[in-house]
Amino acid sequence: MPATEPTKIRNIAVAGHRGVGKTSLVEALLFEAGKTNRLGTVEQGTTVSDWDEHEQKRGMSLSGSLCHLEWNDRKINLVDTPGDAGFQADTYAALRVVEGVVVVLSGVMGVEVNTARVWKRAEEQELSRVLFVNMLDRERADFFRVLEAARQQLSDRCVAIQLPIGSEHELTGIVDLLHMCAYMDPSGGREGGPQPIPDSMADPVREHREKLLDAVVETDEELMGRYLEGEELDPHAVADALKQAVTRDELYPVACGVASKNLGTTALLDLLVEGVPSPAKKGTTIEFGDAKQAVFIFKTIADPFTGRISCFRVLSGPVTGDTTLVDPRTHAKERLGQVLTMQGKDSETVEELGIGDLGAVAKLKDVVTGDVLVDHEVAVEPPHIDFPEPVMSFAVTPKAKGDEEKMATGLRRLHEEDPTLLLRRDPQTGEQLLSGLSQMQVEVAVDRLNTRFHVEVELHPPRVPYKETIRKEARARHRYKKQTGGRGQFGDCAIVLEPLPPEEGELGYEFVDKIVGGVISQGYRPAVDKGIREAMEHGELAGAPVQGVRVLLVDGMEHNVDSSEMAFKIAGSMAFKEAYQQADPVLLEPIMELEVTVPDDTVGAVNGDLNSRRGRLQGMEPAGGMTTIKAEVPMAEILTYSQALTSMTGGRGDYSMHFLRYEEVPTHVAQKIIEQTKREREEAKV
Ligand SMILES: Nc1nc2c(ncn2[C@@H]2O[C@H](COP(=O)(O)OP(=O)(O)OP(=O)(O)O)[C@@H](O)[C@H]2O)c(=O)[nH]1
Ligand SMILES: [Mg+2]
Repeated sequence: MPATEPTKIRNIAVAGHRGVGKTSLVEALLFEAGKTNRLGTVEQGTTVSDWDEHEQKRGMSLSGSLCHLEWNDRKINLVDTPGDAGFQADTYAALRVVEGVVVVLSGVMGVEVNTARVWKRAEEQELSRVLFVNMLDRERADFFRVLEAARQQLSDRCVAIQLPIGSEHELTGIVDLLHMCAYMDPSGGREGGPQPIPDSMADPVREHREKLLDAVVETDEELMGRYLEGEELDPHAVADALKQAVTRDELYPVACGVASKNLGTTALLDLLVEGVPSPAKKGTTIEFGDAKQAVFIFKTIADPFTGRISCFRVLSGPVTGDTTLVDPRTHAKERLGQVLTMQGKDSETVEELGIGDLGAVAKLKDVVTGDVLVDHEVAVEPPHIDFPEPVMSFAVTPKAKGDEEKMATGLRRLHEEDPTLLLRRDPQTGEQLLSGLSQMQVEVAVDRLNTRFHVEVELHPPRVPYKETIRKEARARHRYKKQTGGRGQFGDCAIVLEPLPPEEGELGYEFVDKIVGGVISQGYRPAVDKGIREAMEHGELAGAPVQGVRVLLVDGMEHNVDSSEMAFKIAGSMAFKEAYQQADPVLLEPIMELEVTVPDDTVGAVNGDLNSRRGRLQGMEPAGGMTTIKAEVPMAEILTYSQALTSMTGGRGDYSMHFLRYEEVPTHVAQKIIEQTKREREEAKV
């Protein structure tokens, strides 16, 4: 089979908030197009795109899934993306390889936190967008309310292209305003062909058809002229103008239906073909130099059985099997044995894939998500996918001693699949920290470690990386002297400690040599510095590193036989400890900048809770039913925020945070931490 021409391809990401029916919609589209024989459901774990056992267990998508179908002589590649905040890496990567996005909304909930985020991303990438208002069969679903919310919160260029017939449990079908026909509820079967629009719909259809035509002709002067002269415009001309407008980001058609019953899929498929640009029309911004063959890897599936599968978009081609490409990042040659098309977890070998098409290849060596492979070494800058920063960390430990290496290897593999999942060692606390975008993401990683890499691990709240510093100047002198038979030990130094103001927010350390007249010889002075640095690693208050200190070495003495570097190191360390006690030492804690987005009716509760977490409110921005609260909160108080937020908002809230600066811990809190450290130290001694 020869490669599909770029003009005949549509690359579409299906994205939106958690649980709005994206996977069900992809399932219905595949079914309607005849790719499957029955409509799978998320409940039964029988959908094409949620094929992973963890997805089925949790009833949600955890990673992007690539599928394809044919409709009206066009090949439509669909990437079903996860809606959960924790799994947005795949969503953002998918948005790099498509021309269009179907933004799915719940007919009950309307525009939600992640709808707005995905929309913003799509806007940044200048992707064409179609909205699909789903779940119109549910109680309290209201197409027109959601349409209005989309116009208010996403763009006033959203315009209905379909209308529901009836509502909630009395929903019986939808009207296609472009082709002026209706589709009746197939109740999970294939949709029958187009039907005449029921008379009862005459008024709303007239009103919204006019709005649609107004919106379309406004983008096309020639059409506008004909329209104003009262000419009846044929659907082809309108569709054509619509596609131009959608391509130029001037219009966002709003479709609707019920994914779980397969209602609305014919009209949506028609819209994707007629109203969304092909790769030929929109092209890619990803660089590939003058390469004749080039692919961009947007997803890596680490399957324990088949090995690694890399999903790609063809940038330059066609790309065939039995080809060797090179990865300019590693300079390594990578062999493409067979070129595949994917249908969820199932793959099919094809001869070749043309420019703009999406496909996959198994068993590449050192390729990671984000790489561009080319047929000869050209200097290309791989596209930067701006992945979100991790917002939470857990300390991880293997349950069985000796599994540390296995755990690290497994987590490294999982990181290859999902770059937002990070494992690092906290240099201060020594803990292995697993960071991610949500608690769910981290928990899923733990599940996968178990099922895929056979390591059981435990998660704990991480230790807070406290620091210590001083508030005033102090001086001390220490003489270290030992006489043991033969050669003794002698070191003597006097130092002054003073607070060192932070530089660009960073607390530092400075050692200033103020020795005059060579009372300590040059060779021993760095040893004093070294001793002080060692003492600073564990402050006397809570064992946290000391920072923000300038040390002046002002005086001292040496012995011409007994002095040694070791003796001066010890003297330096002891002098520091003595001076430190008098320098008014204080405990510092990391302060995080937090952004929480919650439904308006929970703002009071969320603010009250932040207050009890020593949070300081910085601002509030309401936007269409949701409010974004900005606050500064000590890290120690927010280690386990996600459960609290879920219970306060019924799972509708969302947050992100990042490190801001260190601040002094209030006395009453510091006292508790200091006592706790003391207890732990004593216990450790016993
Ligand atoms: N009543 C009704 N239920 C639906 C409809 N579409 C999907 N559902 C159900 O809603 C739930 C979530 O559907 P999914 O398809 O998993 O939603 P999703 O957007 O893929 O979810 P994530 O991948 O977790 O973001 C499932 O229980 C579906 O059966 C619909 O149109 N009507
Ligand atoms: Mg899904």
